[in-house]
Amino acid sequence: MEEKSLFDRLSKRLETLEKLPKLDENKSIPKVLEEKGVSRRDFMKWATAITAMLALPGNFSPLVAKAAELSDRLPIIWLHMAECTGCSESLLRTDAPTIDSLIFDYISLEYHETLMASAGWQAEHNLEHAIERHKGNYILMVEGGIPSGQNDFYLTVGGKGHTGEHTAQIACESAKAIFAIGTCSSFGGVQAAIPNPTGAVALSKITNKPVINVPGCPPSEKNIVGTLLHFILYGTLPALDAYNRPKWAYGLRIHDLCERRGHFDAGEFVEEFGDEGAKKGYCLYKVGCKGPYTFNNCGKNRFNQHTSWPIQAGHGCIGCSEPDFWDTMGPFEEPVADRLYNTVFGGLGADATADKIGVGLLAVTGIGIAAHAAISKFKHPKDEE
Ligand code: FSX
Ligand code: SF4
Ligand code: F3S
Repeated sequence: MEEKSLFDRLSKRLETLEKLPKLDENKSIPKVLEEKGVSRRDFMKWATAITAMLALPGNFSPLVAKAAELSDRLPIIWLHMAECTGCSESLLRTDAPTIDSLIFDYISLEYHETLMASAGWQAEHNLEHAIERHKGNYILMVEGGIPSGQNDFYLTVGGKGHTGEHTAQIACESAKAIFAIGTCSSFGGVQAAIPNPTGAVALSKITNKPVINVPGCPPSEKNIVGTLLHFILYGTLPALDAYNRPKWAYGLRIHDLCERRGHFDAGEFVEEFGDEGAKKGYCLYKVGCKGPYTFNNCGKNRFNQHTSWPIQAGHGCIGCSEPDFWDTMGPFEEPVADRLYNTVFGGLGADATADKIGVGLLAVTGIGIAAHAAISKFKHPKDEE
């Protein structure tokens, strides 16, 4: 779409949103930020960074700022299924809250099992009430895999029949948009690992409605908030890859954005943890890095207020944003050798394109790698933009 007409379209959408009632008449996001000591300048700097992350032109940053300010116009219901709550924790439990977490803390109050004060029947009632009150208008965010079918009793809330699967299905039915937050909700995650005793499945398996997957164990706060802001701005689904992940976040591999990539290309590898190569920041492929097979933007966004990320900390990527990574990416500290993954490029064994320089050197060192160079050219029929 032409830049000008996209700008006009997004502006119109924000004007419409602005007319909707606020979550809390006495509060607003600018007020919340001000109370927490976030200056307008810092907020605009943040909006500029988010604009770049969403692959929008720089002059769209006032629109992104506006979208953040209007994020309390869309009610959010956040459900917990089978998981560790790491996704919520990664977003909300920082000692010095980021702008992302402040916005999220403020808007997610409609229903969030970790944050709300109520428990038991009161909580159940709150959920029913929130669904009823915002029918067709709320954003549903679900964290965790769903024990399903014959095994749905592994996740029951409030007695027989009140299974997590049932609750998630009901919540999906009346949602305006559905986001699966984290690898568990996106693909089943750790509880779906072989032998998957609880029959856990991805959220997308228990609803016919489209689900946007935001995987990562946990995903970065930026990818969670970015997905929300994208929806506020556009009101439509983002361009998605074959695993329904937003392409702005999961369009490139860890390997493509990695600060150690120069060492991979030069054939400089850590041979074992703690060796000279490790001290020099060499490539972690030989000690198990799965960056060449993993689609995510961790190298750009990092974690803990942009402090660090796995590879910067000296451990390889374990592939946490890929389907079935618990089963397919292990052992985590060994290279994959000649095994092939089911990637966005198609079925097992379909990934024939190799990174020319790196693969040549790896062949010399006796390690096989089936990685993909033409990643940014990847297209899928599910793309909507
Ligand atoms: Fe899963 Fe999120 Fe991993 Fe944990 O809930 S993606 S186990 S970080 O917390 O779902
Ligand atoms: Fe970075 Fe891992 Fe690729 Fe090495 S193999 S360049 S550490 S992503
Ligand atoms: Fe996960 Fe790899 Fe990023 S392990 S956090 S996708 S670097």
